[in-house]
Amino acid sequence: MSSNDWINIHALKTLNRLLPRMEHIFRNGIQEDPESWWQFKSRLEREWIELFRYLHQLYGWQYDFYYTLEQVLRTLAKNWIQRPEELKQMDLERESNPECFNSENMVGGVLYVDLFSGNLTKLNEHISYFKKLGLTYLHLMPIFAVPHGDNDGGYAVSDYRSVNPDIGTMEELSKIASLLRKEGISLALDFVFNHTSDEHAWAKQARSGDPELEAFYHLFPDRHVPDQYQRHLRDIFPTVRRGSFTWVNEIKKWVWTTFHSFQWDLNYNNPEVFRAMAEEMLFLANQGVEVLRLDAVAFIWKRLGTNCENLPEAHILIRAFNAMARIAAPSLLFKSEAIVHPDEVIKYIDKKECRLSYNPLLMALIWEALASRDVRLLSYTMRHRSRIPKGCTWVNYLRCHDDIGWTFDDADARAVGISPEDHRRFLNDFYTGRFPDSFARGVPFQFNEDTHDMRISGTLASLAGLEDALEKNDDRLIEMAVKRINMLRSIMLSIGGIPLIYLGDEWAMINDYTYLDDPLKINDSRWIHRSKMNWDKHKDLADQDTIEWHFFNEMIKLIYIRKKTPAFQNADMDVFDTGNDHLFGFIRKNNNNRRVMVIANFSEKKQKVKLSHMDSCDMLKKYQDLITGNIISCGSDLELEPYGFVWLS
Ligand code: OTU
Repeated sequence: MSSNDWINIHALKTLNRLLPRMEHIFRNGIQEDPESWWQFKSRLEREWIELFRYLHQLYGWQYDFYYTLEQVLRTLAKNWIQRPEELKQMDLERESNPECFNSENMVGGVLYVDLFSGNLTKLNEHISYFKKLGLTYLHLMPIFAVPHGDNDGGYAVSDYRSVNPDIGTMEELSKIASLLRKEGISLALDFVFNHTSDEHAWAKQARSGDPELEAFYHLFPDRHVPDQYQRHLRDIFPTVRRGSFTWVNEIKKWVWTTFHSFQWDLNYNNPEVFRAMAEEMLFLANQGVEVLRLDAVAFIWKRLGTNCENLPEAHILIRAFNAMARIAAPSLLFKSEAIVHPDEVIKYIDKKECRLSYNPLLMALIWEALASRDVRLLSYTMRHRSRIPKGCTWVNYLRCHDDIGWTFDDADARAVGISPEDHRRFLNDFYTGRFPDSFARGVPFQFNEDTHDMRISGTLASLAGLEDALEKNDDRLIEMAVKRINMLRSIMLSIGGIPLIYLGDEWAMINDYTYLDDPLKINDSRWIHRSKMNWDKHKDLADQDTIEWHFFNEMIKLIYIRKKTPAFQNADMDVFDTGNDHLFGFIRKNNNNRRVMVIANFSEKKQKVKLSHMDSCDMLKKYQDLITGNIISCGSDLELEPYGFVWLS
């Protein structure tokens, strides 16, 4: 008998032994609802063997594995029973239409509640604004209870079940989730599951010396083991602290802290951590959260002698969480946040793992091509790195709450004649404005003196030259910056996947330097692109002479055209050679052979593309530009304005 069969037999034997106890929970417990039990039982029987295999791979060697399975099942039953009826209805709908997120109708937005509307209840007042923007997906930056003082912008979570009182309450969260859902907007939240804050109840109990809870974290009595790990680890926040461990004096122990010293990494070698975090995950799902952004996925599994990033067990863990969701919260979707090498990013994208994923490579390469005015690396890379499994979707963004890291592959750079190290130095000089004639106003983030690695902070408008142009009060420069940003947006909205708008960028928010006056923020330059929403500017959105109005309406127009163009629906994306290194071109073709050809000019000069050159793409002889409505015939060469773009149908 193969080990495969052996596992399957034991999985089923275990389930048959444990199911009666689950029925007991249903029968004597909260509800006499046979339909609910039947749904739970059929999903459990559908997913159980896979879940068993994942947990067996991770924890099967531990003596209490059977106990772990029983506790996991109790977690599933309890949270399914607590799941609101309207969400169970949504579960049935989503299971029959699993690819609803893979549609050109999807447009995402992301915001900080406190910076955007002050708190959760006031967020309700802006649902009409989200509708006007055409949003169908809204990601709220972490709103959970956090330590006072520095909390890494909400990513040091003290309680996944309570909202930061400055922002609101969990009841208000589930209320707004329901209001958004009624408007066709899916709520997304962060699942910060790599670490908790050092003030989380678990960390407090670990501090008090409770051995059960000490086992929730990676604690060491001395530097012997940490030093062995450290040899292979990279510093994520080198300017915060060198190394990945922090001394906790009150317990005389070293604790693993990949990020800030107040963010303690959870120890997933301990099955109790997996079950406890699955409880938190299902609790959030039962508040109406439809998408969980898996924060810092790459770091969740550690193994001596490795860089403790992207390990196979990390993927098994996510798949186990995903299987739990498919049983007890079937509508819940995972979005992977892996800001790592492209070869690794792609491994998190799978229907059984993360159906959605940030596309940090496209984001970095768009900025690279804008600085170099050269699309060769962007084209070469997108040609062979954009395909993902069917049913999965990229989340494409120009900017987010974090920094820009130059995560392109070195071999790809060399393939187009670019030296990776020199090119990263150029990009960092360019985007911090040090490079002569640079239009960019970015600032360094986490400069590492040893490796010279650096990331870039700054808003879309400031990095694309608008801040510089406004300061110089130069109309031509302002026009150029506006063109640059609209061209970047045109790619984000047409290349395929869910475009994610970092709210504020839709009306050209520029850098906010007030973080330099705040002792809690001054050392984290990402706050430069996390500013309070300037609602006065929003009033200008009615005044057609303002830049904000122009920006806002250009974005609305592109989103509208995207949504009403069938050729973008479930369409492939193939990069093609425009014959001009300043012009990025790709074709979207759906399964009814409807096509749109997108061409974007990454330079400030007019550029020609020989449409006869396109014959190889067997495009039509006549085109209509969906943006302007102009008709273009194949015979003539197409000339693009500086930073111009066309969507040719
Ligand atoms: C994520 O960041 C969050 O997006 C950051 O805001 C948090 O500071 C961090 O985790 C800790 O929760 O997980 O894949 O380079 O881009 O730390 C790496 C800084 C992360 C962030 C990086 C990222």
